[in-house]
Amino acid sequence: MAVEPVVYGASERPPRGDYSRAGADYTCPQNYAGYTQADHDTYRRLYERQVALVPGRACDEFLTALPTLGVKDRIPHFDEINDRLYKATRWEIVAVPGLIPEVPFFTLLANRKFPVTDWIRTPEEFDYIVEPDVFHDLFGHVPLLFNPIFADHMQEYGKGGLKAHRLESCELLSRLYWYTIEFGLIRQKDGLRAYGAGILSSPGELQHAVDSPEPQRLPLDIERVMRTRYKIDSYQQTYFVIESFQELFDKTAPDFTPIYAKVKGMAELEADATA
Ligand code: HBI
Ligand code: FE
Repeated sequence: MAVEPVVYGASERPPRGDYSRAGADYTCPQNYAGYTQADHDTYRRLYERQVALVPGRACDEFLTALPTLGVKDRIPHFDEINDRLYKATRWEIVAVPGLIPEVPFFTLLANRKFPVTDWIRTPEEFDYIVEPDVFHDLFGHVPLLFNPIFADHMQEYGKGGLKAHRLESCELLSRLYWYTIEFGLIRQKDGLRAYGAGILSSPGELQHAVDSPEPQRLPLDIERVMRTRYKIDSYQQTYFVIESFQELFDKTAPDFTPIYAKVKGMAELEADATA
């Protein structure tokens, strides 16, 4: 399969990952034999650092499900996780070589398959990496797929993505994905908590999003989100807060067709806009 650049938003860089391994649906076998001892060590160290930070910062549903990921001292076999995940919510994870184009991405989600990048960052990238690697995808995204409401939401998102593609509105839907699935906050009984994978898998962003007085935190408003550009290479300046996963489910349930039309007629907002 030809190498095709696919990165959140526009990118000047080529994609990272060997796309010649991928099939027509962009999935590939998890190259488990390809991991070195250093790769497993990186995973173990990332897990150790992050598991210490999530209490009091990650939402309850995440903390409940996290142990279900299984082994923490090496990169898990995706099959091992699938044995439990499929029983819990009929979701599966599938290996991919990295970021994939929107249509295959949404098609997998619509079929309750979550694409997980199989390679891991280098030791030099321990603190920061722009694109998703196996640690971000597993630690950040997979625990909430064990939650029935969230699991159903992700499938609906996939179906909505295919529809957005037909309506040439993927960019607007990507903003929603970004500000919820990747960088969403939820208010729970003990305070503000993270449910977005980009927050949950990053030590710096977790503390910035939950503890810092700096960023703007707005109630989730679908039109406001779709108007708001995002930055992929810095901490977010604006987060959107939900009161429950049911709220996220309900607010994203309507047909977005009229909303896309309306938002396209409105001015875009910068990531730090206060209006
Ligand atoms: N591919 N592997 C992978 N992981 C993602 O999270 C991902 C993707 N391709 C497209 C994409 N996300 C974004 O366009 C989302 O807005 C849907
Ligand atoms: Fe992600």
